[in-house]
Amino acid sequence: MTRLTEKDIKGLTYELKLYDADLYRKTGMTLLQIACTAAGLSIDYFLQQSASKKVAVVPITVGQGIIGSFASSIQGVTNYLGFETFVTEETDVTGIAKGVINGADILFMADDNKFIAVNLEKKLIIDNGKATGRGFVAAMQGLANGLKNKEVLVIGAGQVGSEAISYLLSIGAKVAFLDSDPMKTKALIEQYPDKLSSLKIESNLNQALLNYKYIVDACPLAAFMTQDNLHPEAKVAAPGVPLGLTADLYSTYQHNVIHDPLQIGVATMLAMAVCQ
Ligand code: 2YG
Repeated sequence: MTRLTEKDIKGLTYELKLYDADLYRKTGMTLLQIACTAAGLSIDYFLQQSASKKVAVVPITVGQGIIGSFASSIQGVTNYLGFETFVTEETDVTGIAKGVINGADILFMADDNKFIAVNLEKKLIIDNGKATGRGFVAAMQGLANGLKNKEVLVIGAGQVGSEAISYLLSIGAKVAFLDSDPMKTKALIEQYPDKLSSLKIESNLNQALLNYKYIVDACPLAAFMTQDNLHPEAKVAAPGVPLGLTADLYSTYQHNVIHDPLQIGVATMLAMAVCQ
């Protein structure tokens, strides 16, 4: 997962209403509906939890350190979804302690390797990569009017891609995937011995892009999808940064693209953290 910069998330909180309206136009689902669908949660239960559960976001200074607006963007999303949220003034261990002492039920925090939500009461750790994979597939179901028996190409079999594949298989989609690391490809095939009829390995990225209408871009390559190599009716789920589409393609094609640096992943982490 590529490291965010403040530039990627500046203004995110203030644009959430606009972002949600755009998401609804594209997918017929709100951010709340996408998160609850991905987490297998009823909206009623989620809303009931939002009335009683508190969220703390703890800035973490280890490694490359704090990303400007990162903690406040997470707070923006969890607040937007109805959960009282505070960002601890302190960082790291002191911040975690203060979050718990000030009554947080759920903690969000990230170092350079892991971005997690912790449900203290249920001893649950929700990973951003898994939540992002599920959340973007749930959104793509809306964009594609359902994915059952449809062929979906997943590019990248890392944390996000492998969870996207798992969720796609569970909703009855046919999955083709490719990854530059043959070990990841082998591991995935071995993970689903009973799903081999719904799993296909692609080896040539450009060829694959032309052949699939539904694409989940879960790889760290930038701007590899262009006007020339994309299926004419392609619908793309592109979590995080860098964006796999070229900037000019994205500007003309964004009505068929679900892309954000943080929102769907954080919303789904929250829903998975409060799980039923
Ligand atoms: O607390 C802070 O401000 C920093 N320690 C946060 C560092 C986060 C590093 N991780 C990333 O930038 C991405 N892996 C986050 C995931 C983006 C969602 N697609």
